[in-house]
Amino acid sequence: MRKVGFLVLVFAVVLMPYVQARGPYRLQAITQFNLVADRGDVRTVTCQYCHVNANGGAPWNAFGNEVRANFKGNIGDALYEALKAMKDSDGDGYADALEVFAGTLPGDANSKPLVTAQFLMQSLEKAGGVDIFKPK
Ligand SMILES: [Ca+2]
Repeated sequence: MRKVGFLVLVFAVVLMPYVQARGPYRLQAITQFNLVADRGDVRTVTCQYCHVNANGGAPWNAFGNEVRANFKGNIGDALYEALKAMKDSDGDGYADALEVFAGTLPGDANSKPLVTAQFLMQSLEKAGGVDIFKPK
């Protein structure tokens, strides 16, 4: 029983800060991508925006891997650089920046905009282009 208690303590001390440290990343994405903010205890954007698992950590989805590839110490810059690359991480026919603009998931091919990529691109350009997703 003492061993279990010790393991729980190790988890709480060593792993929880790791899990919670990524909470700010989720909040940064919400702010920077103009996503819907949490409502009380309801998370409108889950860790699965970038991660495979609901609680975050490894592995990441296709968009999360793109963000990671652009990470040089600052999550805001990494999110922006990932969108600026204009890649279609999940291969659903829509560049990540267009999916963020449309409010769909750039790392999930089952989530994609209902309008054409061309229409979204024109709308994004009118709104100020990918620079509207610069770190705030
Ligand atoms: Ca998608």
